[in-house]
Amino acid sequence: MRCDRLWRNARLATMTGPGLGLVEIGLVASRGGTIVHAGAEQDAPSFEADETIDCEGRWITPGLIDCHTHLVHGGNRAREFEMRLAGASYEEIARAGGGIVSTMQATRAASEDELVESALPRLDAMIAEGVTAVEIKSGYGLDTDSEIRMLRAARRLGDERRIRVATTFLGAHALPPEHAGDADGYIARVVDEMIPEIARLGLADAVDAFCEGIGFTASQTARVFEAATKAGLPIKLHAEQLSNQHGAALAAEYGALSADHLEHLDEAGVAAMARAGTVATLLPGAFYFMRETRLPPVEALRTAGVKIALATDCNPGTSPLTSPLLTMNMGATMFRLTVEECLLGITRHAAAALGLLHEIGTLEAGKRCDLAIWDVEHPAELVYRMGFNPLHARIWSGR
Ligand code: DI6
Ligand code: FE
Repeated sequence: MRCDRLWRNARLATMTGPGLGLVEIGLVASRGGTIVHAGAEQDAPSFEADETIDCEGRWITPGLIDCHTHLVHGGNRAREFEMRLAGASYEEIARAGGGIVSTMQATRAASEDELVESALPRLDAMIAEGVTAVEIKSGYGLDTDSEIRMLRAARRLGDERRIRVATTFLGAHALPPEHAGDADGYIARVVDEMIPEIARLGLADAVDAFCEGIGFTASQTARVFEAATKAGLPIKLHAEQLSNQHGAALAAEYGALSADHLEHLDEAGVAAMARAGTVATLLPGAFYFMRETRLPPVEALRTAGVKIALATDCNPGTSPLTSPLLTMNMGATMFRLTVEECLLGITRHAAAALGLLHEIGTLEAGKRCDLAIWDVEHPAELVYRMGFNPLHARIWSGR
């Protein structure tokens, strides 16, 4: 069989199950950017490759997937971090005009080029750790033009670097000052103006909202979901981060790809997610940075068979984190996830959280050839270390 490239003498974590799908002496073959074979060398057909790479026993995993980020934004909030260290709460800062609204101002003031420029170093940090697909949300523009500019910048990042970018429209992230006291009026603009226009332009792959005491109510969130559904876009939700608004159950009712955060998720929410096949995306960076104490109900999610994804939530306010490796370590240490859950959470289940499992997330024939090749003795090392990057090579679309 002919192929472009052959990675041989590798150990594989295919993520196809059972567990991590470990293969001791494995190979991956690609043709035209697609995997044509991944598995044990002894079961493989004989290949004639344009290029053969001896992996010298290194481990290959699917390229990592960061399925929840706010990578594109103006400015940063290091000063607010200082204020929080001095005792102010996130809610206090938000109500005093800081928080998401201060990032909104910096984002509105930035051109599309500036948004791309400022996001690239963050994206490069992820790429350096083997990320081959990243979700990027809007939600710091909060008016039609600025939201569109953010989404265009996000799409451009996918041209600037060899990485798959999935974009999510998060217009219902916070109330912009021009709509103060009129959340329903702002949601009307999101629903009547922004979603149809953004869908028409093809700028979003999904729609998200922030269902929270300091965000939007469940009924406002439902209006956003209706509009997204009408526009043919899948939905996701920031749910149960700071309080229980029953957002995850609502999202599940609408067939959401994922509900994210979930520290305050209750049993009914878990059951609704299990029924709908909605992925639980846990964000340990935000939990850590906000010094949360209430853990997401990991055991209940496990028991119910809800798939768990892990992501950085990279954002300037609650999770200025660009390391998927540290995210896995935090998932294990703070959320008590197993090594297997962490690795599946940042590959296979992250792909499912983006609705892209048919294309990426595992090493299988027919999927894109996105690989991370690691200088480790065992995949557990990828979760175990803190602040150390053992990436040997990253392959995107077969190169
Ligand atoms: N939840 C979060 O953790 C981020 N957005 C959200 O809805 C925080 C965004 C920020 O503070 O800038
Ligand atoms: Fe977020």
